[in-house]
Amino acid sequence: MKSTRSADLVIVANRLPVDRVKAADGTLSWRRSPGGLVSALEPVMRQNDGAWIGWPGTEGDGDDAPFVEDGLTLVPVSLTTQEIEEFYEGFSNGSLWPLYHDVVAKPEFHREWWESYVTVNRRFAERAAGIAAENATVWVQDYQMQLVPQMLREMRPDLRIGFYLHIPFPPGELFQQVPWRRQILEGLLGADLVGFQLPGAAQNFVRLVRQRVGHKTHRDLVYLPDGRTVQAAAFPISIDTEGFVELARSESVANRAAQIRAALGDPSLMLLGIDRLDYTKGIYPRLRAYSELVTEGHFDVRDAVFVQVATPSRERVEQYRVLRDDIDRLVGRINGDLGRIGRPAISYLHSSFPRHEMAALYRAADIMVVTPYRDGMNLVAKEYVACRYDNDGALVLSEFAGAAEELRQAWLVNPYDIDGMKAAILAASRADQREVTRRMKAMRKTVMEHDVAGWAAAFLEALAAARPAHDKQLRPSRRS
Ligand code: GDG
Repeated sequence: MKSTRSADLVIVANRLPVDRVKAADGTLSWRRSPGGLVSALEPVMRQNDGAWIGWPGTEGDGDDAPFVEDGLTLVPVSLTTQEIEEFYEGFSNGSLWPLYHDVVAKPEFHREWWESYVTVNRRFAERAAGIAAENATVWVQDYQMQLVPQMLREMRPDLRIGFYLHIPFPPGELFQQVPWRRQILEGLLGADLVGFQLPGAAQNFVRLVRQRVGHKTHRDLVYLPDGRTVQAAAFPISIDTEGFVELARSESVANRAAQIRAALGDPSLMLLGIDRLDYTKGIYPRLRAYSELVTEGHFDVRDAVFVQVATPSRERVEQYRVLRDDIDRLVGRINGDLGRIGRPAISYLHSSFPRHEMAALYRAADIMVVTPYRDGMNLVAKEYVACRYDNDGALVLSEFAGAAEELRQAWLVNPYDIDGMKAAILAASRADQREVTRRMKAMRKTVMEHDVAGWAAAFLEALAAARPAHDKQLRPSRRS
């Protein structure tokens, strides 16, 4: 168990990498929720007396004592029912999320949501201040925690603080809508290094700081009146590539992929979409584009099927309920109009699956269709590429996903352009094997060379370099 002020590396994220689960008899236990972030950070956390601070995902029972799970020190921060509504569903997912994604949905701003955001951010900052060792490194994650860097710096000026935003950072014209825009910018400026997915986001941030806060800037640096400098830079995130390749190569995944094709009636073409059910992901226009291709006779439901997995997400937020109804209705109409007995045009699954099943779906699909209106990166696209170790399979990818900057050989589309999407899906389905292989090979090279461990190492190295005045360096942990 971690004593106070003893962790040399502290991760602050909205969620812990475990879920608190309650058994029927009321006993509480923890279930690991594996994700790319935790697998990337695990080795460096183990080597540096790391601690992870986060919300366990359910209403608090007041017991926020740190505990060790599978060798990792985890520090739960409970949220009340009201905070879940106001901080999490409200300001984080009802204000910031739509605003940072090009206002794809209308952001709502409520003063009590903001107040809750401030309160919760302060609670996280206090926990970090309490557990971080002298001169330790604290790495704050994502849009729910943007005030933590400044709050933490005030409490603990000795710390080296990094911040990483997983979602896009909008241009000034949109960011300006936030009634508390200055507080957010100042919150982020508490960090020594602010990381983004893409260089454009870092530039948006620096420009806003210059215009809105009035600090001097030069290229990717912000000069603060107290003499500190803050660096803003891009660190495109990736996946546990080797983990996915290994999984995809396993016999059980190959068998499961074959079973999936058989269960679909052995179609000659299987298209696949996998997304959290989120209005930013462009599920609606994608399914419309496909249904028009079927209507126009380019695909026949006896021979082709679109499998759409929509993982339940943020179900208590109104906009997500509306989206679910919209998609349900669209799929019902398409299948009602175009399906045959035992042959729906769209095989729609509103559920989440284990990683093994995801890998089998990636292995089974001929064309992966990823069409967000806006996406920080989109890991699904990279996971698909990683699983295609045979260099087969086509990727149709939105220009507005961060991943499009790296996966240039995908069939790139504008999700607002239904005809353009139809043309791309058709082109991908008609491409000859050599073309498909050439594109996939090039994309695989990118994903193999840039994995999530490399991403974490690059960020932490830049953070270490950002403040040479600090003497305590983390022990690096690049996986071989
Ligand atoms: C945010 C940014 C950025 C999905 N369904 C299941 C499942 N997943 C996994 C996928 C993938 C992850 O969830 C989703 O990541 P994405 O990147 O696609 O999208 P967001 O959730 O919106 O993530 C995004 C990311 O942060 C990282 O910085 O790329 O832009 O929006 O890994 O595989 N996993 C399992 N079952 C499911 O049903 N096991």
